[in-house]
Amino acid sequence: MFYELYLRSFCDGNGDGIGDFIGAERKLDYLADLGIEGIWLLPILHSPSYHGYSVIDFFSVNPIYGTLKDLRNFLASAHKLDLKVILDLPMNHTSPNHEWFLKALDGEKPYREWYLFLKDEQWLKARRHWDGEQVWTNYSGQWVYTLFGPGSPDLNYESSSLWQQMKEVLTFWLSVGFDGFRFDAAKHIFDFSLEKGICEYQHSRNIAFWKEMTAHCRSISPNSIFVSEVWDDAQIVDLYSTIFGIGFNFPLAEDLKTSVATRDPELLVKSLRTDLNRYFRSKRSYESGIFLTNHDMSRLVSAMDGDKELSLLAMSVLLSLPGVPFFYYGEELGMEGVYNAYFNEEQLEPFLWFENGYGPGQTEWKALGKNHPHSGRSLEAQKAVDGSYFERIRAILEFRKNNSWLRLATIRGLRRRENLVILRVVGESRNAFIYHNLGKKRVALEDVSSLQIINGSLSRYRGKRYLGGFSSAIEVTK
Ligand code: ACG
Repeated sequence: MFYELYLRSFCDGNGDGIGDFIGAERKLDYLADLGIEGIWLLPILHSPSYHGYSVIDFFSVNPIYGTLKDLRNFLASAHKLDLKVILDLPMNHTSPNHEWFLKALDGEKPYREWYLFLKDEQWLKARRHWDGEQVWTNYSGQWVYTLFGPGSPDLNYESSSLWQQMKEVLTFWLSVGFDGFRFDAAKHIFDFSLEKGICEYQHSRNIAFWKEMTAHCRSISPNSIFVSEVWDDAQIVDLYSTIFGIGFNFPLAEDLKTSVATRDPELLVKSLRTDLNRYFRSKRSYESGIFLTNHDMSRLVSAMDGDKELSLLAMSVLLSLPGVPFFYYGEELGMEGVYNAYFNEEQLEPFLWFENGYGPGQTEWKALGKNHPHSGRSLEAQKAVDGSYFERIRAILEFRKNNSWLRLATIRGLRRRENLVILRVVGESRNAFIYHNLGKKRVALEDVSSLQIINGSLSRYRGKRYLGGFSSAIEVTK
């Protein structure tokens, strides 16, 4: 299970209110205790932006997070705890302050060809694939392709020298000690048609690019871990994920949240059946990166309209499925935050270690709007309350930790009885039936033997076993 860590909001090691490597190193035990086996580190390269996805220098860390030595210490300590760490690497674009871009604007070679400058006025009519946004930005009279906006001019991989440059970037970060990469915006390397002057994904060219980049990494460290960020329909996710080995399962994340939020067992069965045929069968060409939320989405409790029972149920369903789970920082506290494409900071708020919002390591780089002090949401407060949301999430994470066989298991059976969804999961070492009750009322479980609660309640009445409302349980049969 990977923990998606936004360093700026996690733990402050030098008292400047901003999370950093030293602070995160101090919290590695906390993560290991949660049952985390890997960390997905959101971008930490030198960048002017709070999110870090617009890089100024691909060979240096953002000084607000500390030094390269601090990072090496963080990685070394993580490895001592057997924690893998993958780096989020935005290779599709840079910051407009990047030296490469400034030289490109001056027409200097090879940098000029490393960005896509307007060659035909007609191209200005092009609009972004998914929301029709403008994609060209005028920088002091020169139009440049910027899919993600003026703060991130796109790199132009038509240039083969740029491929070479990026291989050196990958080599550098592997040499620093990372175990692999989360490759950002993987379907956008070639996403503008020079012939038609429109935004058009060129999946086969992207695949060829990533084949070469991942082969390069594997030539340096054969066990590198790669995760592709391809936010698209299942067929397209498939296309890329085979190259990387792990592909984020965006369709499942959306369907799972919708079916639990609407308490619709039929939708859950339908989406799991789709995934069953795709990801959860024996011969799979890659592993499904299963998750519920990430930094581009509203947090779980917000997606469930504040309903903590439904949030816990959604997490129980997720962590009982085959695949590689990814868990977004702060979800263990039930932090809230609604995603907004133009003001997307709510879901990036500081992790609330202390109830009054202050204390050693507490980050303060931005106000705690949604997750304010004295809201009872802090780790400090929840640790003091039996049955708190944190304690219950920790129990579900513990369940997954003790059932790591699920990662490579297959779903061999899927059925529904009213609000009850029943999965039959078969693994190398174990088989099990897993029960999820999407209804408020308890349901009777027929002919069950040894049952273990995952979340919620189990009861017995007149010799019958009952699974409580919004509860989940497992019956290991082998
Ligand atoms: C990555 C990072 C994100 C980052 C960037 C840029 C890229 O996670 O934090 O932004 O470095 C698109 C891209 C993704 C991108 C997201 C934010 N994420 O493909 O790579 O935007 C549709 C489109 C998707 C699109 C998505 C966005 O198909 O391509 O993602 O909408 O909402 C169903 C459909 C699926 C559809 C969804 C949603 O699932 O199957 O196709 O996806 O519904 O409608 C960072 C910052 C930003 C900043 C930027 C410069 O986070 O704030 O602006 O950098």
